[in-house]
Amino acid sequence: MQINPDLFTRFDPLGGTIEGAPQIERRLSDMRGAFADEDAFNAALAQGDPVLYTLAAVAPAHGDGALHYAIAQIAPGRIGAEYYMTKGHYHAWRPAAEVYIGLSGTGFMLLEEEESHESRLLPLTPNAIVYVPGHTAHRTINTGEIPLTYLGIYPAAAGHDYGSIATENFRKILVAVNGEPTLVDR
Ligand code: S6P
Ligand code: ZN
Repeated sequence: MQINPDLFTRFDPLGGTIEGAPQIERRLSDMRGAFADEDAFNAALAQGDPVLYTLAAVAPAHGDGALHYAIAQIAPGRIGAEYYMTKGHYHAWRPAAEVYIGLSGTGFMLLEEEESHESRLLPLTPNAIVYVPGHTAHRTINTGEIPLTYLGIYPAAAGHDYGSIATENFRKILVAVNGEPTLVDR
């Protein structure tokens, strides 16, 4: 029987890969402006341009009601006191929500509601499920010593709005204070 990769695939929760899905890389140089400590960012970039996270997305169809999903994997590390993290985005179609499921590693999701700017920090670990409502910027952060891997499922129509984060970053940052992840104002 022929298996349609749009209907069935397998993933590796430690490797962060999905069979049949191309993997894209986000490097430190892709993250300019994301981290609060610009001097630490430039110093790190002078040492090299590591992959901060990878993303493997499955986008079977784009019609009404269709879903897309992706597995991302964030390396462990910090820029200054701030943990490695994703760029973060709103969905271009603002009402689109998303479900995140932790697969391996230890981290958090930082949410920021667009109108109220209310921030929420939610743990993302194996067996954790985080619901990201619409109209909410979301960023994932690895606070552990090993890669953080998770699955996100979202409406095909969601799209990504990175521009709003690039012009106006999240109001909170997650930094190590005495080795503990601590949410502080940017
Ligand atoms: C997509 C979903 C995730 C992110 C992934 C990488 O809606 O939220 O798959 O794409 O966490 O983050 P970012 O901010 O670089 O897309
Ligand atoms: Zn999203």
